[in-house]
Amino acid sequence: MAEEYREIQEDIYDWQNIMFLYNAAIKEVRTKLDIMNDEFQYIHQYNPIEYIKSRIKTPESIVNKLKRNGYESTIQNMVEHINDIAGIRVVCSFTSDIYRLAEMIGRQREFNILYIKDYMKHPKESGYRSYHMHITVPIQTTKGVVPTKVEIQIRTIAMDFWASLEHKIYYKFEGDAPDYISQDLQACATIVANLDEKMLSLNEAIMEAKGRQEKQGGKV
Ligand code: 0O2
Repeated sequence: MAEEYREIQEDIYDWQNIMFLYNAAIKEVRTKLDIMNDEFQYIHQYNPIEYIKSRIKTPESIVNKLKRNGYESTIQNMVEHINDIAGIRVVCSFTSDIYRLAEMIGRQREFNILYIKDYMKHPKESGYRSYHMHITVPIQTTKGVVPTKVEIQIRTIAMDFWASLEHKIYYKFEGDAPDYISQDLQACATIVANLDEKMLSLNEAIMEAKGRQEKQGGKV
């Protein structure tokens, strides 16, 4: 390993430096997503992203996750084993937008895709649905380039509504909610999935009717 790289590696394990890297990574990814959205709007006259949220995981949440996964609370463990310290949530209108956006993100040359978790195709037992992309983005520092991990969660407004409220409710029970609460939350997740499906088919029907109208120059 080159001396210069070793120096960067040593610096990585410095808290402030790490937070600088994760913050920079969030900025980089958000900018790319904004540009993607603008390009999409320009080409297709359609905006797939409703809104974007981002956050840096709190130290408390980092320590809890390390403990949960059987690691000691060290900065090195945090960098190596926690992949969602920098998190970006992309909220879009329809389920079809999710895969469209994932494909666009996958095509970004600067992004290195580490792994994907498709909770759309395989929802979690809780009912959670979302599409997660774990990537690294190169951050240029004065000492060199540091590939920095970011988790991108892509979901619809309905999925985001469910996940935000479920997170709040479950949090109150510290992950140990009574069975009937978990079952009710799963039932709500099914309602949300049906709603997403209905909204998608309504949108497709409207687009089709609009296309026919434009061809005929008449009314829908
Ligand atoms: P917070 O408060 O959002 O930070 P990995 O990240 O792949 O190394 P992990 O964490 O086991 O391993 O992956 P998983 O299960 O995909 O969870 C990652 C994140 O997805 C979670 O982060 C949540 O943000 C979200 N998530 C996963 N499952 C659920 C769920 O059942 N309900 C809700 N509301 N969100 C979920 P954190 O660290 O758990 O929490």
